[in-house]
Amino acid sequence: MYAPKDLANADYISLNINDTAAFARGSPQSLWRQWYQLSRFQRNIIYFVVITVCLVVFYLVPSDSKGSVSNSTETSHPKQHDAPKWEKLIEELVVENADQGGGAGGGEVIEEPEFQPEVNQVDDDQIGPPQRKPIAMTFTGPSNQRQKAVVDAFLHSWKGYKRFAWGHDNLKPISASYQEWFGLGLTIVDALDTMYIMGLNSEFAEARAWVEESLTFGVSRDVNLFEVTIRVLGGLLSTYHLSGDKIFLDKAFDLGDRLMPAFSTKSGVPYSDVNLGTRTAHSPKWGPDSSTSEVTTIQLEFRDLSRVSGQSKFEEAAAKVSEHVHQLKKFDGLVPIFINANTGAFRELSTISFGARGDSYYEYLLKQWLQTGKTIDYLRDDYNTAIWGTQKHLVKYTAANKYMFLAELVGSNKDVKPKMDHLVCFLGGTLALGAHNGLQSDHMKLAEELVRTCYQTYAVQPTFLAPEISYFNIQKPLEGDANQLDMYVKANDAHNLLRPEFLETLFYMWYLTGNKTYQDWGWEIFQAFEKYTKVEHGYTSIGNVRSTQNTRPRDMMESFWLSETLKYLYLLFDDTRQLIDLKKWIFNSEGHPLPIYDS
Ligand code: DMJ
Repeated sequence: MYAPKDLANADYISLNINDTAAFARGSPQSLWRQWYQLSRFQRNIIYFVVITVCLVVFYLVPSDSKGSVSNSTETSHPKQHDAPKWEKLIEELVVENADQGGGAGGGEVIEEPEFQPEVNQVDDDQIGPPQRKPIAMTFTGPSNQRQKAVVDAFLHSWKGYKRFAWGHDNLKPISASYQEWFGLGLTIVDALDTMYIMGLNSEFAEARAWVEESLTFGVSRDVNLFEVTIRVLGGLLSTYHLSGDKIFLDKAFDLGDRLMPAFSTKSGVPYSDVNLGTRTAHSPKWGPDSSTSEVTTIQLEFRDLSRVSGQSKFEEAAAKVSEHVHQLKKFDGLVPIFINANTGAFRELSTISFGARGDSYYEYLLKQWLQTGKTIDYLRDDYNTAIWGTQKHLVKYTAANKYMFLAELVGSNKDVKPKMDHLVCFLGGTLALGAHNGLQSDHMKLAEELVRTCYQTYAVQPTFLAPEISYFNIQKPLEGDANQLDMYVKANDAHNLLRPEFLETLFYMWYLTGNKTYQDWGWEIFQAFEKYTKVEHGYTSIGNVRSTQNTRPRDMMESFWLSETLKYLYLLFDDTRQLIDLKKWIFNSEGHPLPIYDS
């Protein structure tokens, strides 16, 4: 790793070993004489060796005694991170001595370490050994026909991805090619824990090998902090916890460290874009603001990274964002969808929505509270206030059949826009999870109403697939119009991207209530995916859910199809409702389960 490339030509190691041996055997006078016969450079080398030995002893001994807890495996991670620290010191000394001796340039003889996160060189960041040692979980594969069908769908998707897009971000299953977004093999990393939970051992093994050999983060390329955090960091951490395999933690650690520059803003609210190679960050190209949901949907992952690595800086930086947003003025707990990273202020007149750019702010309030063993009260309080604000301002009903939906508030007057993104359908599951954990029981009632509406957004379409956005009729029907529709879809909103949100909610509803209707609804939707989105080399987004004859396939299989949609379907058809224990695990926004801590 740090060895000189060409030992024979490097001046600074040309010490004659025989001279050194004689030197060691002589009287004190002859020792001094021989010492002064040595060239200055040779004496420098001896100084260097002695200093190095002292430094190694000095640095290693205290570190061992510091980390001496009873379970030796728990200390293994901090030890691994200590190594680069003293190796770096040696490296500096070698370069220094080589320069003094006028020999080969340091740049020629020192090889770059493969993995040397800057964070490892910071002492005061250490919070101690990891708080949780993962024990590999065992999953035995599908246990009924519905689960088997979901696993078959996974394998069909995986086969196409492997053949035409291996190592790239997303499969384009119709053109049999791929799409690159961040160049991080998104589909592989996002799918790791799904494969693990489905018991797909050989597929998991090949994905693991790719992660070990090919997943690197050093390329100079901008990535989106939120997307990479929930998909890649979340996927790696989750797989580490499920499998106990440290390769995933090592990769997560490297990635987390490279994402940290995003937090280098005046307010602490992160920039949206980070360059993993150059470790620089900036606002999005389209404007000065970050999305509120994006900056508040990284905390589960960064906290977990701190807990498993023993390095506090990840959790501190991300928690600071939540604390900052906590003290901003809100509209009965509801937040505008844009926030400025430099000023730390909301863009006041931006829309309020539980859909795009707002959604997971609310999700992570509850989930952070649960992740930390219900110990951080302001998160629970902000969540409760937001749901209260939702009931007060956003909950609306269609005129005809009283379907409840969450509207958006737009403009300075906060006008009601009767529009709901499919993304909002995640909220049913979140509300049910909160109510199940002791929050108000009327949250469960709200969840049930939202589930009923979200189901309709699928059921009213001839494809039985929901559109990206639905609009709702809240005006009283004109006299004589007995057939007024509850919801309608605009042509530009009629696409379906294989999104998971409603299936995610059905999974929570099934796990928390045991009502089989939720399983049956999920099965209907799964069959619609089979019928209208399955193609020869995978599954594709479609452009039009309003026609069975003209679905307009879009040639894109998003990575969340494997990380979330199929995972939640698989768990929805888990008759035991125990494959993943919701008392011990919290799912991040991309469907990656992370452990719940005591505090
Ligand atoms: C996923 O990447 C995550 O669920 C995210 O929170 C929202 N969008 C997609 C799925 O629709």
